[in-house]
Amino acid sequence: MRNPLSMAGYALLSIPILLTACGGGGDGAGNWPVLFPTPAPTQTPPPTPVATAQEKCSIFAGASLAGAALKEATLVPAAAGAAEYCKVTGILHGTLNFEVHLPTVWNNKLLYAGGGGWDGSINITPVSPSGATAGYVLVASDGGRQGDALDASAFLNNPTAQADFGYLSIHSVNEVTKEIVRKRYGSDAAFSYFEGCSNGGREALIQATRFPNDFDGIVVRAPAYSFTELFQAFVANGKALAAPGGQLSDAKVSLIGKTITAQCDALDGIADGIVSNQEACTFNPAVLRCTAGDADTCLTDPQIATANTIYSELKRKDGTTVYPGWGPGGEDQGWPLWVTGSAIGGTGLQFQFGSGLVKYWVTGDPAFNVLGFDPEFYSAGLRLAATTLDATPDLRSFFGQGGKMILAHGTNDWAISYKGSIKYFNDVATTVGGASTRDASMEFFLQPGVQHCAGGVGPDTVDLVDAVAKWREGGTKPSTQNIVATKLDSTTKAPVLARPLCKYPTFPKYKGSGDVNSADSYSCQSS
Ligand SMILES: [Ca+2]
Repeated sequence: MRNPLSMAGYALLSIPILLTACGGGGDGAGNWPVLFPTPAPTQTPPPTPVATAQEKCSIFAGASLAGAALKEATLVPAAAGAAEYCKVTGILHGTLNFEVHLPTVWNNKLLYAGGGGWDGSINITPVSPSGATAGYVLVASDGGRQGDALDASAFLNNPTAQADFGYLSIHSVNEVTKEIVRKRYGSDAAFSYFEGCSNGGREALIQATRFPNDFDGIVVRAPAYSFTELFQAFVANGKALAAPGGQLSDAKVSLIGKTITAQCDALDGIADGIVSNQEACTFNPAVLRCTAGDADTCLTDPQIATANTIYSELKRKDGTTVYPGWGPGGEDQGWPLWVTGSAIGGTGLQFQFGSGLVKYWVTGDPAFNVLGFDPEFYSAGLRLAATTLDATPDLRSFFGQGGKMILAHGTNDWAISYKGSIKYFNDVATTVGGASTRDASMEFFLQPGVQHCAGGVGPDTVDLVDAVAKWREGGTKPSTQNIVATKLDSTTKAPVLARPLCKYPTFPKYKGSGDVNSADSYSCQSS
């Protein structure tokens, strides 16, 4: 069968031939036959050989390209909810692994999915639903090491691993991916996007600040943009928990969570279990002080001290702020994993991550007693680590090339505090020349009741890749796109509740009537 595209090309080619035959290009009056071309010649042109999707995929298997050794290249057939794509895997300098998905039907765009933790594995599934369904070339990488996301031992005295994880791996893999895209499709991506959460959010901001031309639009979710400051807070929280009497049982953590919900839930106009007016919610742990001996219904003084450490700013001895602390809400869901560690055998993920930084990156001593870590004594080492790990708020170059950024953060995140994202958003304004300059290229959304990246009582599913693409390509700011966040049933995946996504500092406020689970019953308000 003849290729329809080559037929169309032949028909177009026939027009200049006719123009020439009729004296085309003259004074106009005598050229009417152009509008009524004689039938195309009946001779069949030779068919143009066209490679199949399978053939276009197979060329990558075992190939060397742009300094990378490509390994697997497999055409993955369409399955439920996913179109056909070519899966390419590869490795750079022996330790940096990556994966690229090349859809057979391409939307001419690329989406790089950020990693998590200390990386160690590839997770190519985008957070935003459209990332997996809209025809993007998908890319992901492992940060330059393989293994458990909690294990930082690979970074000990290893400048290559430190640089790859810190700032270089995404850019390096993105350069290889550009070559893969050119080879597969014969052109560059029209637009390239990045989306990441947690360490992936840090990677997003590293890209925007160090390699501002790599991506046209960036979605930054719950970013760990300053590992060194955040992890000092992790260690401080761990020290408080380890102090005599400082640990909290699940019953006491649940007590804290329920007390805060009872106090703050209705501040947004509806007692729906979601604290949406987060900024109006303040909590003093001392209101739960035991008055007649220790019990599950109250907190002892050492437990109040632990809670105060977590909710307060962490300061240096000179009074400057290291970390803004965490806001109240969602403790019963977040603390057993991230803080107290009761869900994972007794040491929370906060302290485990903090220990990795202290042992393998700052002190260089795998046997170091992290509970005895004094950040003031190691301030030089922390500053040095920050030069590799932390992102600055300088987005001038990214904004200057037309880049658009969406920042989003769950208010019940017990890994990374949403208050850190507020600080970053404010610092960007200071750095780029004011809030109006920032707001022309960046918008920030709090996600009420959402835990770390996902989960929690709030609506945690929201398509920010679609939103940033519409902004970058069509000029429509996300805050005018009427974006709705939904919570999906864990089994059926059907939406069970929806709220408008509200631009900071507004929050979804109940209108006073209407279905409490419908986004239409809420409007974005600041008080
Ligand atoms: Ca509420």
